[in-house]
Amino acid sequence: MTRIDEKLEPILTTVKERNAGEPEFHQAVIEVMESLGRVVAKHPQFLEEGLIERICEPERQIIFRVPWIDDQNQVRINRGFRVQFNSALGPYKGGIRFHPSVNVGIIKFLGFEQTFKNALTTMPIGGGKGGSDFDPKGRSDREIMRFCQSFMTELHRHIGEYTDVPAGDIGVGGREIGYMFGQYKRLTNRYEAGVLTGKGLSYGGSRARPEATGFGLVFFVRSMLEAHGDSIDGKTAVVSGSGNVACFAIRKLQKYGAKVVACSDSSGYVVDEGGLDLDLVREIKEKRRGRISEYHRIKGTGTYFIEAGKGAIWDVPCEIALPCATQNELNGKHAANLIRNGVRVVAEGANMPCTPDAVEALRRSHVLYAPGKAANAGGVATSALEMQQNASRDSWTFDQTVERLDEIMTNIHDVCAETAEEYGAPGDYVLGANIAGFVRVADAMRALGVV
Ligand code: NDP
Ligand code: 2IT
Repeated sequence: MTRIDEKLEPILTTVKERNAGEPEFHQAVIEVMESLGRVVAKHPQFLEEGLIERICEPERQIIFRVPWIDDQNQVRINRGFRVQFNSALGPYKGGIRFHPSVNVGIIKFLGFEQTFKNALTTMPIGGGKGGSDFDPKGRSDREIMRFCQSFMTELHRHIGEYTDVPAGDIGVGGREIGYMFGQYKRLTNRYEAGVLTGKGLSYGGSRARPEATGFGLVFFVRSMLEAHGDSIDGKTAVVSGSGNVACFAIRKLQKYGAKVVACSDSSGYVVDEGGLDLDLVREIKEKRRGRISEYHRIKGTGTYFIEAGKGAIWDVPCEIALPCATQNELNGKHAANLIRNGVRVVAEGANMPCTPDAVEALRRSHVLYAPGKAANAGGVATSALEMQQNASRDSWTFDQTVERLDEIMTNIHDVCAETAEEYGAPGDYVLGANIAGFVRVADAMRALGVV
């Protein structure tokens, strides 16, 4: 295991004590701390000035009640969260997640990661994250609307284009952003387009924002392979999840000549040996809001479905594996399977999908491994492009936007690779991403004084 520098141990102990019972947050902090030993060895002032301790403490945490009425006229109560983690580089920026597993520790880990990810994009955005333990599964469109309106009725007083700019994440897509933007507009009587990103095209959204995270992830994979004299063309790939990030990663992989043979949802995974039919996946998940097992029922021969708990998608042999569902979905055993089956690249579309022992195994092997804060930054980077278009009351073409995204992802790849090299660990994208992201945020924090 990578060790935490002994000078950083007391900070980690405080983080654990102060945030008891929040294992995902501890995990995210430990992962960054493991990289910072090399930074404090070179630049002890980061430690002396208290910047590392300060960066681990969110600037503000908001927890609120979200009451709403379901279609049976029953009153329901959920809990809403917004963690405004760090605003040294710009307004807090990060998605909103609706999933029953959401709690303050999960939102905090996501906000912490977001701070470094946003710094890597070089765009002027700080880090934040929000969400609710609301479960959208099986809810009618009207229930979703009432929930989003109630959620925004409280959230609106904490956000704004210069304060905090939420977007989507798990369970929050274009439909939910539309309902939340409508309620924000009504409550504030302002058409403040830059307050939310991931908006629809008809009311201030950016072209290519839906595609951005998945496309950006594959641009990052392309850069990693190119840097090692290889390419995506002809490779077999497996992508977990079948939501926003997964679907557009699949599309771009296919465009680059990969064969994507499996994807999943929380009910299990489906394999299509001939290569997945993405239109069918999207029809099932986006239009019918159904289960991925339907793919096998519809397509039949050459496909199969394995229920969750009876196996993992990482059992399927592949050269490119992209976890694009949720945190800790790929563990040490899965990593060992992938390595045994000859995987060449593992890049995180989801936030923290690999457990620490999986990361350790991948980094020890010859696998090219990219952490989420670098590889999935294309979504938030394009959100920043959306803010830019809103501020200038402009709207760019699809190609123009994707071109900018490609440049940003290529740059993130190069900065991570160069930083890893500079700090004596060539090829270690984890170290490169953590150090490059940290130094950007910490430098700005220092300039702003003790605030
Ligand atoms: P979606 O809601 O569109 O899709 C999520 C997918 O992951 C679904 O297939 C879902 O299955 C599956 N999933 C969710 N939770 C679990 C779970 N606990 N166990 C197993 N499967 C699960 O979300 P996104 O595609 O937007 O997000 C996916 C990941 O990417 C998340 O980690 C998110 O934080 C990250 N991300 C998203 C960005 C974005 O722009 N949207 C940007 C950067 C990162 P089911 O349908 O059964 O629920
Ligand atoms: O995890 C993420 O980077 C996102 N969910 C996107 C955040 C954003 O503000 O676009």
